[in-house]
Amino acid sequence: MADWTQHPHRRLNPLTREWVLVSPHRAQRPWQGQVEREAQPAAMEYDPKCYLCPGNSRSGGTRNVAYAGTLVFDNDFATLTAATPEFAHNESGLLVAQSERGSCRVVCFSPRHDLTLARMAAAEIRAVIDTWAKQYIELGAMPHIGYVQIFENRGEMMGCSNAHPHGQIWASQRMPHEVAKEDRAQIEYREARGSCLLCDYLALERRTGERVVCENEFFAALVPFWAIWPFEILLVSRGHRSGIDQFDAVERNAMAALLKEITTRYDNLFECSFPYSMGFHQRPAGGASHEAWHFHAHFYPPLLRSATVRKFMVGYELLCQPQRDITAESAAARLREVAAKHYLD
Ligand code: H2U
Ligand code: ZN
Repeated sequence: MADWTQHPHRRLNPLTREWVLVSPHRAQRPWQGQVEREAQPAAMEYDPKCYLCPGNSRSGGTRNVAYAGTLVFDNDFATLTAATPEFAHNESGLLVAQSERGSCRVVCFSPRHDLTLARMAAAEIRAVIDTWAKQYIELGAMPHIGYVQIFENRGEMMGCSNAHPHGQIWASQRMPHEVAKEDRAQIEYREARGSCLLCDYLALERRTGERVVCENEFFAALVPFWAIWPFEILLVSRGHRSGIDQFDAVERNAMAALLKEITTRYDNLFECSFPYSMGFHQRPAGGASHEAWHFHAHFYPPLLRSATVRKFMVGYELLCQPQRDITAESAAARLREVAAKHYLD
C-alpha cells in the first residue's frame, strides 16, 4: 500500500471524474499572504437595516411579513427569470449561446438575525428542511424548470451579502454542468455495476471510518477521499434516496441533527463563524425517477489553517487542477476531535 500521508499523489473524484493533487509534505509552508477578517456571529437579534429581518423592507420597496419560522420570496435580483424569450445562436460551433429560463428565490432560515444553522435548535432546522423540500417540489413541477439548486453561502469570505441566516434557490431550465457531470457518473456506474455509486462509497467509508466525521442512523458526514477544500464535507443519506422530498419525518429530524453537528464542528474548529458554500445535489426535475441519483450535500469551506487564513484557488488550480496540502484523513480527524457542542453555547 502506497503511503499517501507522505508522498504527492492525485486522487480521483468518481462523481465528477476529475482529479485533485494531494501534497501532504507541503502543509508546513510559511504564510505571509492575505489575512482575512475573523467572522463572528452577528450580535443583534433584530437589525433595523437588514433586508431579511421580519417587517423590514427590501430593495424595490416590498416589506417582509413579520414571519416566525422561515420566509421564502422571489429574489429581487433574480439571475434567471421565467419570462425570458427562447433563442439560440450558433456560428461555426464557436459562438454558441442559448436562452436559459428559471426562477430564483431567497429562503430565510429564522427571523433571528444573530443565529446560524449551528446555533439554531434542531427543531428549527427541521422547519428549514421542510421549506427546502416544499420548494424543491414546487419549483421542480414548473414546466420551465429542469433542475433545482438549493444552496447557502455563509460568511463574507464566500460572498454572502448579509449575516442574517438565509440561503438561495436557483432553479434553471437545464442541468448545470457540475450536476450534469455527477448525473453521468452515477448513471454509468449503475449501468456498469448494477449498484449505486454513493451507496457503495458510503459502505466503503464506514468500514474504516477514517474519513467519517459524524453520523447518525440516517445520514453520514465525511471528508471525501477526493476533497478539494481543506475541510470539505460530503453529507450523504444512508438510505438510497434521490431527493429531499423522499425523506420522512424521522429522516428529516436526523438530517437536522447532522446539519447542526456539522456546522457546530466547523465553528468549533477555529472558534469563529465558519464560512462555507453548501448545497444539495439531487435528482433533476421533470417527474422521472432518476434511480441512479443519490441525495447528498457538499460543504465547501475556504478556511485552511486558522480563522483568518484561507485557501485560494489560483495559479495551478485555475490552469491545471485543484491541489490540497492536508490530507482528507487528517482533516476528518481534526473535525472529529473538536466538540459537538458549540463553543458559544
Ligand atoms: P447572498 O447573501 O447569498 O448574496 O443572498 C442574498 C440574495 O438576496 C441575493 O441573491 C437577494 C440578492 O439578489 N436580495 C433580494 O432579493 N432583495 C433585496 O432587497 C436584497 C438582496
Ligand atoms: Zn436580519
